[in-house]
Amino acid sequence: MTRPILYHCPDARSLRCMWAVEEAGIDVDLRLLKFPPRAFEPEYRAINPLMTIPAWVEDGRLMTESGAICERIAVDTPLEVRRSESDYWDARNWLHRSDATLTFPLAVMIRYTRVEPEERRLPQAVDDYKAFFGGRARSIETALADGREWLVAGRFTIADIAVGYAAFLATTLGAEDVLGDATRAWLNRCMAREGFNRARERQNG
Ligand SMILES: N[C@@H](CCC(=O)N[C@@H](CS)C(=O)NCC(=O)O)C(=O)O
Repeated sequence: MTRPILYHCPDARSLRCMWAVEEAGIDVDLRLLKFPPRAFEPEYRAINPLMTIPAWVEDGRLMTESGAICERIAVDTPLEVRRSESDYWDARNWLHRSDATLTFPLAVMIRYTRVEPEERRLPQAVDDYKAFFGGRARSIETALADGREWLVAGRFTIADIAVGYAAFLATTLGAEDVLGDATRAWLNRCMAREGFNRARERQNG
């Protein structure tokens, strides 16, 4: 069987997949691209017509959603929250929330701080979406308020990777101050994991 191929840009959403791969011990063929691929990697369109990162190619199938790819990687590992577990639906809800609700406002911040040329940058949009993210990130603080170590299932799972990436990304955008104390402590636990650190080392080539 051929190894799955993972297309990745440093610290982009594909870090979720890199991190999950390292935690799960899966062997992948890693292809590092320059960000954003639509500007620097024209031949990538033949792989992923969306021109987004990540892309995962396995057995001739293309997957482009970081949450779905994480689910694939987690199968039959402790990262997976199985249907038979009581937190199954909570885990799935976190997985979807991680990108659709939590990463979306951060993507607006990235665009107007890093991607657009100077003359198109919008400090007001950055401030507004930082506050917007802060409101949404309170859901993490609420979940952790009972002193739990990880988000669901009493162990580190794919939910911590997916949501942990969003919280990590917030810290790279100067939005750490809108995270609550329990959220910051949980993020530190996430970022102290060998899997997270191996993924970040590997992305640097
Ligand atoms: N919902 C997708 C979003 C993928 C996405 O938008 N990725 C960003 C990088 S973090 C990207 O490729 N942006 C570059 C572009 O759209 O040109 C996921 O979770 O993987």
